[in-house]
Amino acid sequence: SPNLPLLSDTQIKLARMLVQEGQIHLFENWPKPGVRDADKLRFFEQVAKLDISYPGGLTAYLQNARKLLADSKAGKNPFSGYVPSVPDGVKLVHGDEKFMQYEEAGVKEAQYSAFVLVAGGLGERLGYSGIKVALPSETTTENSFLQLYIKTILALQDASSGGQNQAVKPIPLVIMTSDDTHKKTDQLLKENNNFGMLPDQVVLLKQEKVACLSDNNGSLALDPSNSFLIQTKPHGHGDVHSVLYNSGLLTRWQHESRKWVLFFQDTNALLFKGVPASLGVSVLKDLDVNSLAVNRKAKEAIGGIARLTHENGSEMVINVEYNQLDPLLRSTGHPEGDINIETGFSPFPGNINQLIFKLSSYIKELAKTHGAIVEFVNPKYKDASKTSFKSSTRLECMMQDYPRTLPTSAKVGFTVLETWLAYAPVKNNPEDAAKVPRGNPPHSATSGEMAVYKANSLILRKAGVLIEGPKIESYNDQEVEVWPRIVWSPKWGLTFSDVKKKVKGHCQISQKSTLVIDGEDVTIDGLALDGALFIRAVACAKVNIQSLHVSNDAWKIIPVDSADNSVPEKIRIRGFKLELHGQQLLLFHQPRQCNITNVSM
Ligand code: UGB
Repeated sequence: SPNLPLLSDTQIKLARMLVQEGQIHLFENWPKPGVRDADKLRFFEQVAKLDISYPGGLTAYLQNARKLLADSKAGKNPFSGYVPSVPDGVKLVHGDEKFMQYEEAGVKEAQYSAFVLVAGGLGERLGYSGIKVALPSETTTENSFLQLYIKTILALQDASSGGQNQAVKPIPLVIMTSDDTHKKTDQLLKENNNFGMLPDQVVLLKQEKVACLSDNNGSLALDPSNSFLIQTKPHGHGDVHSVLYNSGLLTRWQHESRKWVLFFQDTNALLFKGVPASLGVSVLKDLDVNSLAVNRKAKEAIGGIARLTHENGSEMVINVEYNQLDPLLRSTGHPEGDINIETGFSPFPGNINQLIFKLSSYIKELAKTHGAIVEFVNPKYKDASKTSFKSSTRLECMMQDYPRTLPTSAKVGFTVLETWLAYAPVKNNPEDAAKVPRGNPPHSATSGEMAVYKANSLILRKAGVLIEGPKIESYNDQEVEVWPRIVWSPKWGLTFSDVKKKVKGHCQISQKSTLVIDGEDVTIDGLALDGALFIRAVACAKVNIQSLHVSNDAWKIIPVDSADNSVPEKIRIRGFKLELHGQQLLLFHQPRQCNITNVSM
């Protein structure tokens, strides 16, 4: 084009590639040379970045896009040729003997693991303006999701290597960010000294966005706010595999004798409660891939894990997204689609996108694929002719699709955990959450926080504590069970056997109560709690509480209006705030033995 500025050889190659790929429209409105040359060069910088960050480059991206757009227009089911059936997995019941055996095996093995948090999503559905990992996981302690995750990994690290006094190899944490979340995640970590992790123990790896497409021919879309740039959008959490492959970390981990990589998502405060046992399942069953799952209501907006059998006899156990499972069932002899069975749940377990991969087979597979994952496209068409889009689209990929390219010899399994124990994501804004049909979980900040209290209450109940049942309340138009506000630090109660060892005697807690235990070696042998009690002990303090009676006016839950802008956003999205009316603080600042016996407060 006569309107191109002076270009380097690489830029000329990129320009040729774009023209050959039918993208000449990108240059159509370029002014003559000498005008806006800096913008034109920036355009080529962007094209070079898009080219390098996609396996196979932009040409491969456009070829894949054209094929997927044609399939989408033709209404082709990505699983056509496959028949779904209910797969076998390991079902765990919290607290029973099997659960505790798996937990023990998982804790031992945790020192050979690495954790990967995918946190590149902006959370448009939640409508929160900050990064989601900075949100409080609950408002009794206000510990953020990221803080909770890191503290739990550190607790696992200590427990796995036999206690904090032993030299341990730090368990690495990778956080995949995006342009939308990178700076704020980095800042959150810096402001909080990595929440206790060593400087090089936590690594941020940024995923790049991909080019948007404006039509079925795969024409690249220009950015509506800058006609010298291609519009880009996130490619999905599936990028985590290529990002890890390109980072070189996987081979480093292998040299460090690591065996497992655990992937997890940004806003599920319960997620680590099932991790030790599920890692134990991976170890004892020697699984290449283990997906964590929960019981799922039919049509609930989480993917279903299914066994898919192809006409040619091949099989795979894979997540089928909720919008694909129902049509797939209907087209394969199940006219009612995805329905609840006598258990009250869909027979297809719900994928919670916590994945445990065996590192050795993961490395082998990525050597072949370089981390590329089967993609999909989801254009919003203007009308039934499917010839034009309402807005630009792009290819997307999901991290749980990794097993789709694995050889049939791979051991792919899953572990079903009880929902109350393992799954309470914070994804939906108050308006959308209020519309979720009664009986289905609203997956909001309101339900996410209440689920923490419920899980901790039920775990203590199983350990023998008498816990008064919940009250049903409504906040932000969502009905929730309100259990006593019980929270403990990961070091106190990492596993069920930890909790059982630390709570003895006759203990009872009323519904209005708050109990926070923040300290590793705190034993409670007899407690009557009707109010708020905070126990905080420094590391190495050994606190033994016997026959303690605490009664006060506690913290009260006060409804707030989600539309009231005078209330901080992180509170508004819950629809309630906690208000202090009475509390008892037991603070142990010295690293020594302290006994509290027969006291009423
Ligand atoms: N994420 C990224 O890191 N990068 C991206 O480009 C996009 C997201 P969503 P989704 O467990 O409830 C998934 O949007 O995709 C991160 C499963 O596909 O919250 O709707 C993002 O920051 C689905 O099968 O979830 O659904 C977040 O941490 C079901 O299991 C994570 O990816 C569902 O999660 C998930 O992103 C669920």
